[in-house]
Amino acid sequence: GFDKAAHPNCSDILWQNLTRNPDKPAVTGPAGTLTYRALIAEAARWGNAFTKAGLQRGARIPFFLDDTPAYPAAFFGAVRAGFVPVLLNTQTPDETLNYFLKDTGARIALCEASLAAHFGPEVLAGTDVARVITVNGAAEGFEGAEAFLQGQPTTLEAADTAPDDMAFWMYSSGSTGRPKGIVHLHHDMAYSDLSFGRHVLRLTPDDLCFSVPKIFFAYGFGNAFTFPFSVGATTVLMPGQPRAEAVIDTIERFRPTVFFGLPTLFTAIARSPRAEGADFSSLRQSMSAAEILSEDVYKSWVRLAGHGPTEGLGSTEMLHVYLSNRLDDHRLGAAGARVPGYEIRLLTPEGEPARPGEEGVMQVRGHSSAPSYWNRPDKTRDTMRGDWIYTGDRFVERDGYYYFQGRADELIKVSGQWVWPGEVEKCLAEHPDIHECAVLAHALEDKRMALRAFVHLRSGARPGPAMDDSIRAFVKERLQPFKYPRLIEYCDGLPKTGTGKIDRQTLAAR
Ligand code: 3SK
Repeated sequence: GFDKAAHPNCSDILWQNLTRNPDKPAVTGPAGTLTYRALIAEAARWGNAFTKAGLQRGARIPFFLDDTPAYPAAFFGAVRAGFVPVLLNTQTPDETLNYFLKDTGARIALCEASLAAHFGPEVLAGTDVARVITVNGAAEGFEGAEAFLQGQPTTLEAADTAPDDMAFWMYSSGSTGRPKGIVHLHHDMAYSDLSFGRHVLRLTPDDLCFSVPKIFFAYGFGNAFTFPFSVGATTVLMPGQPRAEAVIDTIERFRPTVFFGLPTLFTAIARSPRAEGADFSSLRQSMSAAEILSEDVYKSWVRLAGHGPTEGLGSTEMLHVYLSNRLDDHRLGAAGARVPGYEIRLLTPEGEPARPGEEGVMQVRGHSSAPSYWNRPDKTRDTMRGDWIYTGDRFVERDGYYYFQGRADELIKVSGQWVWPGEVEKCLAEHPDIHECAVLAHALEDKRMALRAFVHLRSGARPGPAMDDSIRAFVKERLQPFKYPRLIEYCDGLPKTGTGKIDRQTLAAR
């Protein structure tokens, strides 16, 4: 049983280390190292400074920050003092940033100094933001963190928040429609640690975690904050672009034991000339999430690191991973098995429980789920169904492992029959000349639907009518013939979302 009442303020995850292991490094990396004692003192200064600035309990504070020690300091200080950090993707376009600032109703925002140019008059127009504090440096016309924190005490009692009080938000990446503010509560972090952290990751205080996905993603947030701080381990924070070479340098220099990536990152590392001969010997486990990992990429990581990435699946609504493989029990192609602490059900379109092997749309239940989207009762109703979260993902279950079949809303009717584009993508990915592909619906002039494939060829392969024929024949030989892509477009790389998934919205707009 989960003792929710024991988690009235999520900053305790960090603060418990003040008595447990104050002199141990809490964070390290290219931007600096802080012991737990130093990080907690810094966090206290942030919490005190927000209070002094006159913010009311529950006030939202947008964080437009990169991964450096200042991030956990400001985050844990804010939540401890009863404020609500809103973790924003630093690649957010300015127009969306303006929407976020309005939606949060924030009066103070934090911004990485090097990104201050984003907070110009157009982004601030129509918002209540009166102060933008730059972190990790100064920017002309902005107030710096040093001045903001000047003279603040290095101790801070937790505000009298309750386990079900709002603690922090993240925004959905918004593959369709306006992004939604996903509200998380004070007890949610503890729950994801007690489920995924304790049952799958099994960190010890000697571990060093390195999450390449940034803190502003729920996946990175758990990897970099929740799990290491819950056990008194250390987190490696790497600011800047997550290029394969920089990631390898960071692994060699800081020697993490647990590594968190995404399939696109594992692919980029495997392809980097820098990977051959690189020292990955510090790693005892690697995690991959968000997308299905191909066998090729799995094997190349085994060759480089001595183990394959452990695949899991989570969501921002659930805060972290609820389906996962294990280091010692990995089913390639499966998103994973149920993580203890979460309940999973698959429902058929008729709302009946799917039988084993039958496809159904997944719903998940567990105490880390977001209760609502901010100010979006319609979207809240669609997704938060009682205490179940509707994922919109179609799965089949075999032997307790769940296999992704596509999105519930992604089916396309071609020649009167349903096609799931993911099945065609999977088939195309096996074509010897195809490096990466995406398949979308295309409305023909007569309103019938056809499949349109976007294809990035391997180097040396030539686009053209002969390749079109080869690709279509390949599909027709392996799948029902009506599933062939009628339109084929060749491109040098497919656009990606912030989480590294193929950006279907951008492709669809082409
Ligand atoms: O995409 C995922 O699999 C994921 C995992 C953990 C937390 C959040 C997300 C979106």
